Amino acid sequence: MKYYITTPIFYPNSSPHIGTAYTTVAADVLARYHRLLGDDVYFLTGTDENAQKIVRTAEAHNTDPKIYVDGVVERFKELWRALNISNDDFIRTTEERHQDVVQEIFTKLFEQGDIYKSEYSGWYCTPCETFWMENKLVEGKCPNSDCGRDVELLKEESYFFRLSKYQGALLKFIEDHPEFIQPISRRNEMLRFIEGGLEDLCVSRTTFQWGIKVPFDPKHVVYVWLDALINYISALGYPDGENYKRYWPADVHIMGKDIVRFHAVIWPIILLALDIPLPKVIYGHGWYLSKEGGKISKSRGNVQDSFELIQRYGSDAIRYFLLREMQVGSDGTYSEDNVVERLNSDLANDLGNFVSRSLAMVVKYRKGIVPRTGQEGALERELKELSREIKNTVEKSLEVLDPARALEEIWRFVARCNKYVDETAPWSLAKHEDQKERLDTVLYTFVECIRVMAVLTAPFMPGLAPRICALLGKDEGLIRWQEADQWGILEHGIQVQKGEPLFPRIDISQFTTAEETKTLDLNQNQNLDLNLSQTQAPKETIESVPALEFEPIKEEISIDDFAKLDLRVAKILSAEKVEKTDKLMKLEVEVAGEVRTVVSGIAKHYLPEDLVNRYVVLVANLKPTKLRGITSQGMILAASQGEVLEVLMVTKDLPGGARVK
Ligand code: ME8
Repeated sequence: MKYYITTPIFYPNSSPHIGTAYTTVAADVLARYHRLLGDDVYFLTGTDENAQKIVRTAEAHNTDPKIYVDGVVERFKELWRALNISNDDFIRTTEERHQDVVQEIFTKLFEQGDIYKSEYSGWYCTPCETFWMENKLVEGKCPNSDCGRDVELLKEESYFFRLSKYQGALLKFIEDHPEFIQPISRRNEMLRFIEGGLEDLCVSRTTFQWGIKVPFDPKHVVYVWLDALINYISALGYPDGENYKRYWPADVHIMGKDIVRFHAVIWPIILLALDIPLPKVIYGHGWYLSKEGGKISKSRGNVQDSFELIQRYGSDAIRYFLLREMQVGSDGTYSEDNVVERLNSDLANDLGNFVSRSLAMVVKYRKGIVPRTGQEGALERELKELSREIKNTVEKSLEVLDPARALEEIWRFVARCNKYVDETAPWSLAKHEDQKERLDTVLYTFVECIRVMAVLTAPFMPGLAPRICALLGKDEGLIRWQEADQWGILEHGIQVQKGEPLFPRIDISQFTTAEETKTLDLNQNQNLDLNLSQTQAPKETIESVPALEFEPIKEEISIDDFAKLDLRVAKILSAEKVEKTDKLMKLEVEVAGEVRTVVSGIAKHYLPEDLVNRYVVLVANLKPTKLRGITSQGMILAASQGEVLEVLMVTKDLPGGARVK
């Protein structure tokens, strides 16, 4: 069976955050699950780059929109890598393969009379990229519940798309396909909205030039939503690409509730007009809200650096939290305290503890060699029965796109396994020679329970399964979905090891504030490269990244050699990308009363506005050097491993010029 799943394509006007990440993680779970089922999966994500707000943001940064989005798109790709997202493609709407299809479709719709020229007179909300008629505004502002910002009056020649013509056909389709818009609350909302009457949609702009040109009237650029929705087929090579023939229609378009309206109205009407089959399911999940209640969003300023969170708690723990806390049809609440709570209770106490406790017993009582099972008793039969029931409910929950419920079920199994340890009390069995066979059965059941947990959690926490397999002396070939309720899969005689805790408990007090964790105290931590990981991140973070290759540690130096380095705190006054390079950022920094220029290779990892007014560590007595014609007077310190890079920042009250030693 083929399975095509998509996320929205995100606006790269600012770096992705934990709210944005939810949708992509949820889609990833479904993609991974379907791959485990043996389906032929295609998983698409990408970026929506032709928006007016991109032009505005780039202008505010004194840079060209393309240069600006190139930088932010890298941040998206980096985050998806850090979160172990298994997308098959990443589409950017500035790519030719997309633009060609949009132009072809626009022309076709125009030629068949579904697009016509007229004049738009009304309001526009740039942050939401939405047209509004006067009577829809709330106190003159954008009526979107999470927006409420100023709108602008537009009066311009525009092309219009005849949504009204397709209202009846769309309503009929939704009525005939009860599964089309999910969950049911969103379906009802959409039905009410469409029944209220659809107006033709303005689908071109003339007041800026960034975007895809209307091919037969190039002073117009295509309205960003018409352009963006088409990504779902342009990425497949519509109209005659192999992937299009193989994967369309989409099995699921997953998104936040804010944009269901565009997907449930404009998108199906484009497809109806083109006589293309409609997607099977449009699923709108809730939002992650901050503890204070507002939606997590960059514009509200309540976002936390996702890279920092992943570094601290590990990708699997962040994925687990996001998936577990968002219930179908409702919003979820995000706070770092809640992440730690989930990590400590569900991951460290429940799952992690079961695995280490039971493997420790195999090591202690059988030198790590898994014994042959003896006669099974009522407790083992109960566990088997439960695994069948749970595999079944997990499958049903994922069919209805409810990963939170699936995880709840899996944790019911984990809880039952922990109870099994207490009920069987292997430590007592070990004291009696005549209980040897019973102890063998219990220990064998332990390792089978661990295997079942690895299989069931594999779509949710892709870093975990390989780590568990390694403890069992196996590779990932052990992860076979069909065997999540089969027993007797592991052969006796295999050697297991206890290993390190899978999820060490976290003491939240060590992260008093998000900022403080970045504080660098070189007095205590000599190894700059691993500073953050070694002192603050749980060990799991380091181990969960498979086969890290570290640079070898350099030859010893004396304290006198070290003392030659003059490291200082420096305040970043301004930051801008060096033109025509991907990597270089030019910084003006204040250090000990002077202003210096420093060129640093961090532009792929930071936006200029993320750096200004931050305090960094400068090698202040490095001989100046010229980079791209700019004299760089020093070097700022950053930790990096593979694709991830973090500039070391100082957050306590230390002025530019303070010594770092
Ligand atoms: O709307 N909680 O892009 P966008 C949960 N480019 N999900 C959240 C979230 C939160 N706090 N904040 C964002 C666009 N999201 C268009 C889409 S598709 C053809 C074009 C997620 O960058 C959620 O999926 O504003 C939401 O729908 C999406 O990010 C909006 O991303």
